[in-house]
Amino acid sequence: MKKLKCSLLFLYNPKKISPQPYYTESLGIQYVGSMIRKAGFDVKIINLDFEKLNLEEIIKYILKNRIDLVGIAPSYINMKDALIIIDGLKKKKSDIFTCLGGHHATFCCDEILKNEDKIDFIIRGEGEYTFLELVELIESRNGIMPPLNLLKNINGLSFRFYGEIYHNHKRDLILNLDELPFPIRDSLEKVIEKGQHAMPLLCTSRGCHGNCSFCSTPEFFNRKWRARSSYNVVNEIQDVIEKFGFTQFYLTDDQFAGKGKTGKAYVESVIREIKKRNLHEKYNLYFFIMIRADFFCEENEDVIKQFPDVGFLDIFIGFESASSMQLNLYKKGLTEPQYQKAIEILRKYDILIEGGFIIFNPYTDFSTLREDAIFIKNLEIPLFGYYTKELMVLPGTRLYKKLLDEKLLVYHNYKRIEFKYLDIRIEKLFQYISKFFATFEKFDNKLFEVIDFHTKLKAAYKKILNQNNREEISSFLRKTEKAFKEITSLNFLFFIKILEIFEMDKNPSVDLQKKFRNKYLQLFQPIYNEYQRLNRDLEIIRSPNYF
Ligand code: B12
Ligand code: SF4
Repeated sequence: MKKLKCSLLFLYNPKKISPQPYYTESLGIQYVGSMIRKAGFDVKIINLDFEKLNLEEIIKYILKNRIDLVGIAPSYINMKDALIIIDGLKKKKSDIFTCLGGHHATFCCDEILKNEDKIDFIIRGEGEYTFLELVELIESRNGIMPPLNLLKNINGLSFRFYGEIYHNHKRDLILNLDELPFPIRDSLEKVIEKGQHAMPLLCTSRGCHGNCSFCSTPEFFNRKWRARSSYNVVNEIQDVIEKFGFTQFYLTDDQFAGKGKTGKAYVESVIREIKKRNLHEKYNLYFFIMIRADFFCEENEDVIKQFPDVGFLDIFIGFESASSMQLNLYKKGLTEPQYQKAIEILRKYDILIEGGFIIFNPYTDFSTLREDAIFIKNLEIPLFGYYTKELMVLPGTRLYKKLLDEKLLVYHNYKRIEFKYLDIRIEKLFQYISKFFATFEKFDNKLFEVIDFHTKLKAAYKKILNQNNREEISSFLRKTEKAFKEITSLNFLFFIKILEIFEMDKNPSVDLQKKFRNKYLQLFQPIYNEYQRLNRDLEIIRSPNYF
């Protein structure tokens, strides 16, 4: 074992970040950690989604464990927490090395290093080799700051050296992802404790050929999409199933399907490999996967129809908006008719569609919101959260630069980014909707549990046809489908009503929310109760090897 002890930290989410109650690992630090553990370093992973430690306690924990180097991947929503930890550590142990990595640190590296003198290193881009070279170098210097000429040799590294800031050359992307060791799974046991919606993360490819103006992926990976071999991917799937008993996976790929024929061939090869090993028959596999809408076209239907066989049942599509004006702003490179085609094909095979939306941005007007509301209604996923999605302006994106140039950013630093709306009525509407949603989100989360259960039950239904509770299950499926439709239209009507009120520059009455809530609960409560009962009773569904 080498002497240098490293701790890699994933900061918890200070506010609720997504409507779905997913609990996950943190694959970035697990990949980087795996690389250095394989090289003989002592690594501790701390994932604050699972550890019940406050900032003070983390500092104590790191000091108690005599950690020499601490690595964190903050986003701007928890940058302040990262700085508190780093400050606290440096005060008590001035020779501890501090290092940041990940998208946010990559794009703000110069600004962060200039303003935060307690941060020693920032790893830009993919971290595995850069971080390994850095820790090897520090180890070779017996834990003291290496000389400048050696630090300058590490591509992808930015650092401070006696007050001066240096940015080394960019590191080339890792071409062969199969050469990376599998990520370490230290927190997976804790994911299990979180229950039904907990999933291990799995990264099968990196990058995306898309060029969306709000997304940091194109710049981070130069629009290059690279995939592991399906053999290597399915080895990891099998490994996680056999070691931990998980059969559900959350794919972190920005674009699992790649582009055109190459993408199709890749998806096909993963399906083939799963089938070859008979994993789909042995286990009840379930995957959450992000794919661009254009993959779901007639040309690819021969592959898509195999999705349910291997558990590709939960597909996230970043629609963002249905308005051509918004799609043009987002440079999505896709159109509403393509979305409709994708929805039609996915519905045909009973695959759950999770929509990604960004309906509020500085240029949003009432007509774009109406177009989006109609699209969301027709999607028939009854989550109210879809009406509350606002643009998150990320450094390193073209939209960030555009808003900066047009003086629409009120705050724009590595700790806080905020934009203003061109139409103040839209801003008021957004504030109203998000304030309301903060009190209502718990229902959306619970409803998502029902939607998730419904998808799985529908897939499982074919396999349990002979069971006694067949009638009970089909009645539940019918009832929930009806309720989903009714809730979808209730959400739509409520949103449109509010929209009309703000358009006239008026304020909604308190009564409006009350009425909506009452009607909502009348529809929601019976299916939620029934879901809870069935979930308890149906042993087959609850078994870890089931879903
Ligand atoms: C899964 C996911 C989530 C999950 C789980 C997060 C988790 N537990 O890790 C949830 C839903 C909770 C989530 C939340 C958020 N997410 Co998110 N998420 C992702 C997603 C899809 C996958 C992350 C992943 O595992 N990637 C695979 C690994 C291997 O890649 P990686 O993380 O980039 O790690 C590599 C390098 O970045 C670097 N590295 C990463 N960490 C570290 C740490 C150190 C010390 C070092 C040296 C190197 C290093 O080395 C790694 C290996 O090469 C990415 C998109 C993507 N495909 O990466 C977005 C992404 C990371 N998320 C993003 C955002 C914006 C958020 C939120 C702020 C959203 C919100 N509305 O609040 C929050 C922030 C949460 C937080 N606490 O930081 C952005 C970040 C952009 C930016 N500029 O910061 C991304 C890139 C999506 C995008 N393209 O816009 N997210
Ligand atoms: S398709 Fe998704 S991952 Fe690709 S650039 Fe657009 S938003 Fe980013």
